[in-house]
Amino acid sequence: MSSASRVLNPALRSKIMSADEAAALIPSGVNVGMSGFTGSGYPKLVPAALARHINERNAAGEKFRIGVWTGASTAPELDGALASVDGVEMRLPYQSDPTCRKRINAGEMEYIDIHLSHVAQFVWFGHLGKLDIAVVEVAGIREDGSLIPCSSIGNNKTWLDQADKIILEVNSWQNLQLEGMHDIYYGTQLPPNRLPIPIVGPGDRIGEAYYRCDPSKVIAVVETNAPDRNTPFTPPDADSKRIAGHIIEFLEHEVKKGRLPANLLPLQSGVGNIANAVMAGLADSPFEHLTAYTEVLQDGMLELIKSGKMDFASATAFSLSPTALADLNAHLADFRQKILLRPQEISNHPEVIRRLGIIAMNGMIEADIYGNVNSTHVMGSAIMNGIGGSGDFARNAYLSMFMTPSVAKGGAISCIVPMVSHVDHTEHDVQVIVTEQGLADLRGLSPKQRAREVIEKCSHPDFKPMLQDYYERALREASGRQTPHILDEALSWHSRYLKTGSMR
Ligand code: 0RQ
Repeated sequence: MSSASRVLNPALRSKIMSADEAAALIPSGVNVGMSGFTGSGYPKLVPAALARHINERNAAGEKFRIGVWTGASTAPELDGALASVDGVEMRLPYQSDPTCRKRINAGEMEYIDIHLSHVAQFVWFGHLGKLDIAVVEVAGIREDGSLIPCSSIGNNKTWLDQADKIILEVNSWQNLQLEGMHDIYYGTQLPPNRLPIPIVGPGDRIGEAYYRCDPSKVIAVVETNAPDRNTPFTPPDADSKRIAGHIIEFLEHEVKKGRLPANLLPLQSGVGNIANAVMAGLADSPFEHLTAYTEVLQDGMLELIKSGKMDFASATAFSLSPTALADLNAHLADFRQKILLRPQEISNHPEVIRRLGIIAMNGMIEADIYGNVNSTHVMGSAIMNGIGGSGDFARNAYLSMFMTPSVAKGGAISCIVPMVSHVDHTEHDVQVIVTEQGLADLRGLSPKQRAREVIEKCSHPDFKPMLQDYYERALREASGRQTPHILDEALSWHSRYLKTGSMR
């Protein structure tokens, strides 16, 4: 099928132009809402053309910069291209691009790290200012002007509704069989007129298969045929496998205790190697008829669906390796019965997460002995990626777990510390901490009981005596005995690392 045939609406067909022509319609100083979530469904050509345009204008002495809002992380063609020409004034929400990260940490780009479920409603509330232009990738434009979504939904519905002007990238690389896999909910009202979100199971359909789009707002249509990022998947390492093993054992224990049903509750699984290892572990587990209500659908989850272990998964985006993508494409007709993609305000909606009773499993940078978790900042000041959806799930889940190897940087850093250098998830939202050393179940424990459990179960043997020593001295010397700390020492592990290259 030629790419031109995917623009079936005559009025929009008349707006087809080159990426350079479309990019030239984006002026300096505007806020642009781009599609894209964990490396899928992002515009491929317009951001790169815009980056070239910005580079020329800046070379001519202008200070051309825009605000870039997305669903979550994108790819080098978007975040990388715009960051490398210093074209981004403000970026939000989650990102994971190395160039972007460098600019943010050098103080050259402003970055707001927002819960993924908050982004769309903050735009509707007007909290983030005006959204000027939407640049959204779609799989096709239908005769009636409605849009066929592609491999991610993210905030696209809100961008299309809220932006003054719209640029569409119609990507013929995207599999048209994705049509029907999407559920775009148009029922969200503003307070005080909000109604319940009518989802009682991961597979519930509450919306429409297509985006509505006001054709009079569309200023350009650009045709592409370029692939999503689809980075190859590295098989789980030994630590990830051990972490996965602890989690599976814990879930089996919870089923035995009658605190979880035999097929568990809907799973949410974060990004990265450990999350994938947990999914691989579930494949070999006794659990059947699993479900997922999550943001990102990675290789491991696709495998669970394919093998018949998982009955249904609701997400907002795919993030697949080339091999898994080939698998998805080869069996899309089957997968379409078992997978649904929703807007991220719904995939991450606190009300739905609380109602369904999600088992949330997310990665972290570090945890402290009392169970506070840092998911985002290295040594308290430098951003890694962002909070993403981890806070939406952690706060509202039935079970909220955070996982990490017990040490980082070849053992120079302990990921269990006296006090976290930045807090994303407080002790009140964190129920289970897992490292390759073991699993600390913090439910029903007081801070002092939590500290003993975290140190005993999760810390690396090289750091355990240091943590025990800190805790025992804090217990004697602190001004209070509820959450004992030695304030002058609590962050000394981090400052020692910054000064000497090691926390030891
Ligand atoms: O750095 O690449 O320079 O070596 O952090 O660490 O071990 O590769 O872990 O890829 O699973 O990422 C928290 C970042 C973990 C991720 C985080 C260094 C380490 C390495 C990455 P290098 P790993 P992962 C749904 C859920 C927040 C968002 C979220 C994340 C790098 O899970 O972004 O959960 N989570 N979203 O060396 C200093 C420490 C460290 C450390 C690790 N204690 N101190 N550096 N590192 N621990 C998905 C979405 O919302 C989209």
